[in-house]
Order: sequence, then C-alpha cells, then structure tokens
Amino acid sequence: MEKLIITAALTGNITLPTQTPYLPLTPEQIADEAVRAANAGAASIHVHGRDPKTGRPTTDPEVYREIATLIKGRTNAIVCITTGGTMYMTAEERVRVVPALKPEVATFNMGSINFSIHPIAERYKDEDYKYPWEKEFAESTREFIFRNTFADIEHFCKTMQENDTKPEHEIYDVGHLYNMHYYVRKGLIKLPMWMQFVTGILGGIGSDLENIMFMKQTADRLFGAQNFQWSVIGCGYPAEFNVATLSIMMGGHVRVGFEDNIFIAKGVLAKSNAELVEKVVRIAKELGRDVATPDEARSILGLKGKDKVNY
Ligand code: KMH
Ligand code: ZN
Repeated sequence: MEKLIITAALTGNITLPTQTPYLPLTPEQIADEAVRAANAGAASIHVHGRDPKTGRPTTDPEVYREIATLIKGRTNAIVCITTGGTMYMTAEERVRVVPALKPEVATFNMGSINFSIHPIAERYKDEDYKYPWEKEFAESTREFIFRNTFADIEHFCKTMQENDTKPEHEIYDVGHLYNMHYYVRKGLIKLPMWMQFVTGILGGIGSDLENIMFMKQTADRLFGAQNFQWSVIGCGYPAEFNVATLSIMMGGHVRVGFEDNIFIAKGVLAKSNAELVEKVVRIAKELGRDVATPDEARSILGLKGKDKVNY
C-alpha cells in the first residue's frame, strides 16, 4: 500500500461559525490552522476562503491568494484550492481561481446534486446565530442545486489542463464515476486520477461503509485500480472516522477537517483541525499504515511541485 495521504479541510463553505467557535475565518487563522494540521501529519490542505469580517464564505481570488501565500510560507504542505465556489456563482466564476493561482491541486466536482445544509437551521433559535447571514444562508440551501453540468465539467477539464493543476475529483454518488468514465474515454480526463468519495452530504450518497466499497469496486472496474488514487470524506461524526478507518485498511487516503466534521468524540467539539488529523494518524499507526509527508504525497499524486504555482 502507498503511504497514507491525509488532507485537512480547515473551514469549508458549509460549516457555520455558530456551530463551532474554533472555525478559522481570517486568512491568518486559516494559515495558523494549516500549520497545526501539517505538523500533525496532514500532507495536503484544502483551502476555502471566508470574508475576514463576517466569516461568510467568499471566492474572492485575492483572499485565496493571501491564504495560499501564507500557507506556502509556513509549511511544505500541498495546497488544494476549492472550485466549489458559493451558491451564487457560475462555473466560470468558480474556476477562475485556477488560472489566477495555478495551484498544484484543485477540486473538481463530478456532477450536479442537491446539496443542502437546511437541517442545521432547524437546530438554532434566531438569537443563537453569531452572524446575521447564517440563518438565511443555511435555509436557502433547501433550493440549492450544486451545478456541475457536462458543459461545466468540460470547462473545468480545459482550465485545469491549461494550468497544470491536478484535479481532485469529488465523487458524491456512484453516477459521478460514470461521468468521469465518459471523459476518460473522450481523453479529456487523463490517467492517473486523484479522486475522493464524499459521503453524508444531504443530496449525495450516505456514509454506509458498503457505499465506499461499492464506489471503490466500481472505480476499479471502470478505470483499473492502477490508474487512480482515492480518498474519502465522511461528513459528520462518527462518519468521518468510520470511512477513514475503512479507507486506511483498503489502501485509500483520508480527508478530515471542520469543512466536513467538527467533533473529535460524540458531542465533543475538536478545538483544532489538528486534533482530527492526530486521531487519523493514531488510527493509521494502530493499523500499521505509514503517513505520507507532503513530498511523498506529491510523488504519489504526480504533482508539478510548489515552485510552479502562481502565488
Ligand atoms: N460548494 C459546495 C457545494 C469543493 O470544495 O469543491 C461544495 C464544495 C466542494 O465546495
Ligand atoms: Zn471544499
């Protein structure tokens, strides 16, 4: 088995500041968390930006540039930039961060789905919210379709290739593997690929362990096991650690972080993303799987290197 690549998704764009006081919001806080997570064993940092004043998700490329530059200056970790954007952005707007920063890795979402966090709004009273935008933001996802049409996917393929950015394909359901297969056959998606099975999003596949096995078997059948590296994102607790453990045993990789889960144990908030990374490192150690350094992860994934980014 390859060494284990751990990715830390530090803040994301669906976790509300009201849910945890430990969510990093400013570029400095995000960079501090990146350093802690990297020191704990994360080889890759998945970056989203937030408005430093309001904590609201933003896709302003300049906020991304600031965060990526801070992380690059303070750790050797891979920086993976999101192209998930916000609810109000077109695919063109979401991917503009790729030509702007030319990152080593960027996310590439492989199909359209309902993508909702509206049940979170049912847990809080109006006076509970830390920021005025949060309630409406969460409730409005009841109407949200996370759009990744075939035309969008083609635009993402072209943009990533032009900038030598490795796609981190996000697979929210089995059908997304078939979307990917179509573009592998057309030659627009190149082998070997780097993909993540995302489970537990309301609108996508659930975190049952059988689903991870089925997606891995389907990917093996479509692409050949030698043609991709894979990772898992289990949303919520304990899904994050359940799918992580299975993936460690099966030869896959793991993502954890406040974008996906805020708990270190039942009902106990993690105080830093690093605690989530440390827990995965402990599980890996118990199961006899070595953890990859950032440079080992670069070699496993075939990345261009951090000297070739534009920040
Ligand atoms: N914008 C969310 C619906 C990613 O980082 O690429 C999903 C998302 C995933 O942001
Ligand atoms: Zn993300």
